[in-house]
Amino acid sequence: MSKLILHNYFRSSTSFRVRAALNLKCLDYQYVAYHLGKKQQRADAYLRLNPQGLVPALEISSKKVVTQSLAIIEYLDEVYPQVPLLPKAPLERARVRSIAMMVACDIHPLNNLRVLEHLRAEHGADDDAVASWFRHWATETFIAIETRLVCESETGQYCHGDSPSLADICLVAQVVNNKRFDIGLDPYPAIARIYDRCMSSAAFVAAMPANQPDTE
Ligand SMILES: N[C@@H](CCC(=O)N[C@@H](CS)C(=O)NCC(=O)O)C(=O)O
Repeated sequence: MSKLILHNYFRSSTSFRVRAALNLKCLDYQYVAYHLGKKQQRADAYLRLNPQGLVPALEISSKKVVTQSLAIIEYLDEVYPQVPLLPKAPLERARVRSIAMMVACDIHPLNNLRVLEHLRAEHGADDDAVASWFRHWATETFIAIETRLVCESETGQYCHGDSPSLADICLVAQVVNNKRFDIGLDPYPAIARIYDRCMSSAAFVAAMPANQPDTE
């Protein structure tokens, strides 16, 4: 099998998700960086891989590319079932996906780079307005995630039970992203506990933005 190639960017939280999944499964991969600030994700060569012009994309052979971080992680989980990132039982899988999607569908799409740039370019938002927008959407959903983690009996050392899952991957990536807008974890003790637990794992640490070949 040819080597996996991850097209990504050190600061991208969706790229972080895939790096964490690859690391948890101990999969070797080639790191190809695209500087989002320099719009390298909009270059023709990359648009041929992913017409959406977003990272990450995982190249699994010279012809096949998987895009969208959740689809990539579910693909990896099916092909490389060691260290499963989703439980087996349908109801448990649904809970893990549900927490993951609270981040992936209800926070990240409102706060990603192109949305923040659009707010600045088309709606006159300054730095304070952009930060306020980011904090609003991140905080609203973090409050709900914290409530779920505290109230639901399935929560364990991680979001679901005692092993890391897709939910932890998405949550930790968002915690790291939030720090760029000074959103700390003091109001979220359950999220803080799970974040610390994940950070005791070399797989998560190796996925951190600070530890990538293109880190600035
Ligand atoms: N739903 C996509 C979102 C991908 C995405 O928005 N990636 C961001 C980086 S975190 C990006 O490439 N932004 C470039 C841009 O906005 O131009 C996924 O989960 O992969």
